[in-house]
Amino acid sequence: MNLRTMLPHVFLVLALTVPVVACDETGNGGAGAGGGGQGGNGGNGGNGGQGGGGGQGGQGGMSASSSGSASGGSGGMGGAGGAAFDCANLPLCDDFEAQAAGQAPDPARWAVVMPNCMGSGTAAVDATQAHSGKNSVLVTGKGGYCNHVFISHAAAFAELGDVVYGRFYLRMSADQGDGHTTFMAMRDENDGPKDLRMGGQSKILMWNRESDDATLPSLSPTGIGMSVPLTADKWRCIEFQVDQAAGALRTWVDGNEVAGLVIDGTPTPDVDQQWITQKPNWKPKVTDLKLGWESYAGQDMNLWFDDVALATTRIGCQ
Ligand SMILES: [Ca+2]
Repeated sequence: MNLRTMLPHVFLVLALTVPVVACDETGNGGAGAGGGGQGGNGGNGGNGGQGGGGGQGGQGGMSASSSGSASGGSGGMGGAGGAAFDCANLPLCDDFEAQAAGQAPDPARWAVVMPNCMGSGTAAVDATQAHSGKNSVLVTGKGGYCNHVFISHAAAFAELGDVVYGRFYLRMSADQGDGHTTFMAMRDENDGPKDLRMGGQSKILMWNRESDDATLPSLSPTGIGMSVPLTADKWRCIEFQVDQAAGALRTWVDGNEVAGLVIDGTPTPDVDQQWITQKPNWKPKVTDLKLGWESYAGQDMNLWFDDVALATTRIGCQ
């Protein structure tokens, strides 16, 4: 057995023998086993060593044992790292349990903002829906640009490096519509500054660059088919990676990477070709995270956000 074929077995053993210690924001350690489900991408296991990563690594090791692939073997490395998911020590991690329903979210972390103009949108802690605990943040979003509202956080970005990982849970009162909407925006100091935005159009999850309205994916039938729809009344785990030095993006929904929501530097028709060709030197420098609702074509939406985190490594869906 040479090194390449032996490594996955070693890592499989590690993954199976190292206790998987993971917890969610509520301190429920029993949730850790669920983290293993994230491991489809074994390559992320190494990063995950600091948080819930043991489970991810284990998946990578198993993949390697069946396929013998080098990528699976590297995933196994995460198994050796399995440490607890440590919400308190992340640059940002908020479950919105500290405030009462009707209050603004923690003012030490969040500002409620309506950039440029102000309308009828509102944002406050809410106890009618929660992913964790009792509370989330409810954004009562209205159609029309100036009815936008966001909760905005900036401090964590001083602790983050070139590679920024984000994770939040989102529940919406209706399916995504055809019109263009935004529910997450990050100020890009290197692009205007204008916002790097995540939302929807053509009934799918989509990224959008405010400065030139480039979309990811391209809104061709093939591109639309490579993203996913966010539908009503269901908590979804949204994760993203912004690699600022590389000018790259990745996106996961409920732990699964979305093929149409990847910018990797190589223009791919229907995916990131428009994004890259319109601005070949795009290298974002994001300095805030805004969660809320901005609806350019008129769709109203109630959105609940919970368990929002920013980190230097992948956070996962604990
Ligand atoms: Ca909560």
